[in-house]
Amino acid sequence: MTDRREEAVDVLRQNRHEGYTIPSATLYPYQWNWDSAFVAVGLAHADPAAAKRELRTLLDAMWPNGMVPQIAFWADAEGYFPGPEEWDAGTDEVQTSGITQPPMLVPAARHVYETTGDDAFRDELLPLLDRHLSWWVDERSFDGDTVYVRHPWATGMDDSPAWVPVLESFAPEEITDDLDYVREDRKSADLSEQRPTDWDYDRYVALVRQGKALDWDEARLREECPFLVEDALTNAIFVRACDDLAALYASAGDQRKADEWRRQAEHSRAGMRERLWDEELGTFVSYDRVGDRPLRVNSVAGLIGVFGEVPTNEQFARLRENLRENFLTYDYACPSYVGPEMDYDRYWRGPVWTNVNWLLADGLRRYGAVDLADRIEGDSLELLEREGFREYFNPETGAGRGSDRFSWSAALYLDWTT
Ligand code: 9WN
Repeated sequence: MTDRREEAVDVLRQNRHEGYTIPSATLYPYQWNWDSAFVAVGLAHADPAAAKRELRTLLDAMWPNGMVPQIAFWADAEGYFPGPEEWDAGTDEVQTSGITQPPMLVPAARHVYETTGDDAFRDELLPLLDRHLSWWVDERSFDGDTVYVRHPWATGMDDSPAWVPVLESFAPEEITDDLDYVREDRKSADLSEQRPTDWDYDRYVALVRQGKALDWDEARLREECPFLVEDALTNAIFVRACDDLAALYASAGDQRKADEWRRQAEHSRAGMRERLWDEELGTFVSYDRVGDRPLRVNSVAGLIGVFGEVPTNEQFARLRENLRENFLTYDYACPSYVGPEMDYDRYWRGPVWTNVNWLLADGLRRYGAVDLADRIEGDSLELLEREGFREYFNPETGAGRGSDRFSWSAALYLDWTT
């Protein structure tokens, strides 16, 4: 094993708690939803038993209605805001946040199943994954095709410039009378230039306090929450998740269920092509259901449509042009956003993220764009080898940013180098 691979295994071992892996010991001391999915992808090779356990623990945090929370607070920890009391949500089993994250756990479950060939694991997970994806369709879709989220944190790309017009459309005081809070994320190191601004945080916190005041009641939030967004990234992963669930059912011999989820994938794909495609930008964009408008920015979120095989061939030709002309002109692929608000060092406003690169490279291979996928993977490996398992990277200098010894960076390095 190379030194970097050994180090990756060590990062994951150190970040592992009882049955799950925290994203980072300095910034994120609990279990996070899509982080655990990426961790399971990497662990599938290095420690298959831990990979299966990671996903089981995440599914143990599922709400009775089928929502899988963004955060599960399995054990007390210091240093994260907002913690369990702030959210005041969860189940008899565990306190959680009141929002979800992209359903990456389904593609991860398929990956773990196909790596291990463990039929019992597949059969155990199938009904749980089905319940979760059904929740998206039943509770989080206005039209039965595309799905929506109700907090920027639920998209995984918290301070994407795409959310600015929605966050500008309300004053935090309109939805909560308590805006007192202290950020924890800038205490451990000086990350003020690399984390979301206070303006963003005021709105994140106000949305949490509104949700808590409404007891996380979906029906009431659908009426009152000012942030109801059909996110391009969540929808791409959702479409892929439907396909992957169908494949898992097919391998278990349940053709009826396999057909049902394939039809859902097709239906959601068609909805994305029709409503979220932006020909001028050459990408998918998110849609603000409250303001009834597309959120037209050139974020990598839209390019990840390829992960769900969403673009038609014509749309793909345009998307590839956009990728080449606007994203691959930086020294390191692939910046998370390009446009007037681009900031090379700040979080989801420009830096390169390894999970994004993993999703994009996987999707590009599905379209036969091997050269582009190789470029993105090659840059990712160069960054991880040179800078270590950082959370994100400056697309021009390649300098590591955010936390160090970050779990999904280590996990995806293991997957790429297997
Ligand atoms: C809020 C854990 C998470 C990732 C997100 C990333 C960041 C949290 C935060 O860290 O968000 O969920 O407090 O900044 O944006 O994608 O899942 O790694």
